[in-house]
Amino acid sequence: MAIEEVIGRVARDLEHLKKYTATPGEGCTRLPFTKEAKEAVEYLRSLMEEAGLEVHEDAAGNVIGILKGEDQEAPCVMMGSHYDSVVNGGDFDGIAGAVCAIEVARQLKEKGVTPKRNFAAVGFCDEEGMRFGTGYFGSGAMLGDRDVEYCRKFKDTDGISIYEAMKGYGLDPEKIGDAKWKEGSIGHFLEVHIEQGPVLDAEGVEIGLVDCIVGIQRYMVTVYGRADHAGTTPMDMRMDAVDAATKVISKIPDWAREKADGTVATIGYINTVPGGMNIVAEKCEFTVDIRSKNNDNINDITRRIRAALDREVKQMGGSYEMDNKLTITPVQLSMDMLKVMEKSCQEHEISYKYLPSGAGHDALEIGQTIPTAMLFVPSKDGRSHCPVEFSKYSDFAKASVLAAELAEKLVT
Ligand code: HGY
Ligand code: MN
Ligand code: MN
Ligand code: MN
Repeated sequence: MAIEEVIGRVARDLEHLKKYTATPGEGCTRLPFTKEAKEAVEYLRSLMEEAGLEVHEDAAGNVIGILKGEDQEAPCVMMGSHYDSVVNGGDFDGIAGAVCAIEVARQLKEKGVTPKRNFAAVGFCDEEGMRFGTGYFGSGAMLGDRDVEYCRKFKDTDGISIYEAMKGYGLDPEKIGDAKWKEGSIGHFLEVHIEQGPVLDAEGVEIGLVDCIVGIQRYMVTVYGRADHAGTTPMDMRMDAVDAATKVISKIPDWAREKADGTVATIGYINTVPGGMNIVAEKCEFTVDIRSKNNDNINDITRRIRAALDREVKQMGGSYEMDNKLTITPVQLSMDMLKVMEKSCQEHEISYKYLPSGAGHDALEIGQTIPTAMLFVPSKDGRSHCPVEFSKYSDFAKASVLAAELAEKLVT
């Protein structure tokens, strides 16, 4: 197949998928178990069927297309990425990897490859964790790491649990265990994804070979004080939840900076209750997202947050909760798989660079136990998780050619 044809298909598919957003004109908002998610899944399903794959949607909301191999018992080769997005995000994060995986299946068929083992193209559900504060729901369910209790535990800001959202979407959360793949049935996983950072674009490099992905811990911290009149309550008689919380929040970024090794910490969400300008806040909740290639750094910052909360909240006379929403350790990716694609880059004279991923991905979840690799495509100006996120269709086409060459080696 000519590369122009591949570019045309990738462009057609991603242009089509752009419309499945809850915030048209203000970026992509495609949260799990919503109308927009259903529309994207239906379109991915139609692409998979058009490519001649055997398609099903599993108990976790993943959409999976299989190119059948001769030996149904052999571990499969899986490629894909997530179809959900953040709020007001970009049109490429995740979904482009699902489109590229289907494109790889097309290329395997066009090459006349007779796979010995299945090739699976996957659109994963709820990688971002945007709605419930968690993450890697679909890929985690495939590994058997999500159960009914997990679905009941985590709720969105409207108080709707994953369990209820799944039911409203038409899935049976009691059957979440059915999404688990048999031990050893996934032999390799590859994810094509946008870099979401500045390196490739700034250096004019076409492809990123990702050799490791940072670990992540996410928390929702809730500080409890007491509501009082903002005018009549003396400063030394207050139990001001915002005062205590912000004394902790203001320290967290510096604790990450001190590590001076790429460790990052982000307070992405802060909310006060009841939220009146003339009411001393009785509650202040905030999220913390800590990432590092070095897990000890993450644990150290988490420890320091807890110690600071103990000190400041005790001083204020209130209480706090620090709810863990996600803990996942850093992962080293498969050099065997990456070396194959490095050779393909050289043969095609595609410039490339090895680099770590500061973003989490389904590959972070699956790579915990299964040989995994990632290909990055440059992000214009390094921007992502915002409406201006942009990558070139021609770069996705290049990545899908490299991925198809790896897939051809692995499935035969
Ligand atoms: O948060 C992340 O790093 C990814 O985009 N889910
Ligand atoms: Mn993302
Ligand atoms: Mn992503
Ligand atoms: Mn009044």
